[in-house]
Amino acid sequence: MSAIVQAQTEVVQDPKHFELSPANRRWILWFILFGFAALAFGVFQGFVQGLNYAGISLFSFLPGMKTYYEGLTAHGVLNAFIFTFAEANGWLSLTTARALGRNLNSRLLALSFVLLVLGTVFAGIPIFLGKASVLYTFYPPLRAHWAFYFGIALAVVSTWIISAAQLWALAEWRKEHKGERIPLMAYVSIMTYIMWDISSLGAASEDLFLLLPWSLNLLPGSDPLLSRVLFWYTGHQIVYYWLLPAYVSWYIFIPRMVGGKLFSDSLARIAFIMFVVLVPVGFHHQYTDPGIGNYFKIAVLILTFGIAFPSLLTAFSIMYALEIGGRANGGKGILGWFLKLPWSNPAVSAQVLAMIAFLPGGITGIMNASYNMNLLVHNTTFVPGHFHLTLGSAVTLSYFGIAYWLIPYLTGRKLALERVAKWQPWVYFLGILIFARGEISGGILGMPRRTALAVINYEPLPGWKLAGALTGIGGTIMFIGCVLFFLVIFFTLIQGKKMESTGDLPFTETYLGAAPSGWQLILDKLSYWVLLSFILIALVYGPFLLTHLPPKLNSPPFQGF
Ligand code: HAS
Repeated sequence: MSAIVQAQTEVVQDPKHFELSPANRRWILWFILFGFAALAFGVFQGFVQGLNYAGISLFSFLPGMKTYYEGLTAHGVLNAFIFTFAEANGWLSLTTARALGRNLNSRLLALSFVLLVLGTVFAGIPIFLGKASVLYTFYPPLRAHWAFYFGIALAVVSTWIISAAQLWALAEWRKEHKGERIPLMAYVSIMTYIMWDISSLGAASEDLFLLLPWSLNLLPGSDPLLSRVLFWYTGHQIVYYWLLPAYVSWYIFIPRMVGGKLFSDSLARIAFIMFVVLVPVGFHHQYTDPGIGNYFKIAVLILTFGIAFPSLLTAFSIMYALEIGGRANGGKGILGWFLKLPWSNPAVSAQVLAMIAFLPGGITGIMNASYNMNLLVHNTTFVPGHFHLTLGSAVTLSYFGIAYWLIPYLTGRKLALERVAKWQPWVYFLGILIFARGEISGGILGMPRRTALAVINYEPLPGWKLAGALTGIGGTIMFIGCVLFFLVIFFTLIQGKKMESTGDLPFTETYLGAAPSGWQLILDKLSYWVLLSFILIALVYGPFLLTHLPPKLNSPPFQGF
């Protein structure tokens, strides 16, 4: 171990002497706050959705919301797209800037922010007017108002601009640091966006070349199969665009916050490379779709188990970092270290609870990916059970935890309502456990997802009642957990005590740092991994596209307005 300890390094190239410019600070803060505002609107819709499963229909009482599907579309778009895009844009701009020791181009940050706000307005207005009740998957032949597709496109472009700002900063940094390893914190932040750049091409081209012109009557019809393929090409990888900003926090910040260290720089890089290379797995959302050969579904099944692997690497790395911290705090025995983590710090407790929720979240993902199990649970509440443990917990709870130190860092104000902040992650966590138990058990009994169960005109199966009640109770507790979070942030912004200095970001050290020579250097050759990713994409999607194209634009629209 002593040789390992000697090799410890910071995860940024120059650990000192960096000042975030006022413009960078302002735009990053706006991103973070805008994302939480979107979340606040979205979770309110989610609360009502949860009650629907308990047999309580409140849709007609909501201002501006007339139907179940309007509410579900608003919930999905605001929480899965706008909240996550805004947080990732702000958070990973900060980590990139700090790691490279240079501010990102603030004009690009401003442009990205404006496009995201405009995108939200363009997509949001038709949703709230009932002209885009197409859910967040916007499958044709369901047709929305053109403004919805335009708004989604703007939101995606805003993420590409952040990626451009990151790559620009990296290029400038490389000019001054020839032959040096990319600092780990920059590496993981930039790789997240590279993965997303490659992955977003599917849904972006669907949106821009098929759906937007179709909604403007410039195309004779839609091609549902091609659209679904393009959507899910992006639709699986978007989950890693949601998840990896949380991983950046788990790898780079949590070890330090619990008093530990990250074990290996290279292992972290390898995990992120796997997310970039294994992009083409979207067919696993289409196991039940006709028109896609079984050969490709099986190939993608194998790749999907492959892409679960970097999360297993992450589980190992982070659990080890937690153990180092817990033992340094006096924890003994096999699990005693776990109790010695700094649980009273909500920035830590929220994120460790997020990790614990991600254990069943990941396991249910692997169950989804298993072909025959998928035939049982597809289109049931098992799937939202899975994604509320992942997106709704691993990601959202992690952002809560990050906000508990990041908002004080960005505003220079101490966290307000500290006691509320200490309880908030536990309330949310309790809620998700009950909610997910309801959705998952109901799903196994065939309880359908995306269904206004409170008003169905057939008799539910016996097991659905308990499952639905648990979903409603858990969803209500989650909603209370969110309200507590928003209260803490609101009072921090208006009443938090001014701090003299905000200090530096709390990033970790690694035992096995970035090697200056040897095979690890290849990990920094970003273009190699991008090329490998495109080769794999061509192998998996090429045959489908070659046999299917040109698009079959013969499906008439179904337009509910
Ligand atoms: Fe998924 C459907 C497969 C991960 C989100 N997924 C969805 C949908 C969403 C979603 C939103 O194969 C629904 C889309 C829709 O509307 O139709 N998913 C997977 C697999 C993984 C996975 C294999 N999903 C995620 C993540 C998401 C997410 C992450 C959001 C952020 N998913 C599927 C499939 C479907 C699907 C099918 C289609 C279903 C259908 O039929 O429609 C894997 O990446 C999961 C790997 C994760 C792990 C867990 C590692 C654990 C860690 C925590 C460590 C804990 C520590 C603390 C350190 C293997 C890293 C512990 C300390 C202690 C002391 C215990």
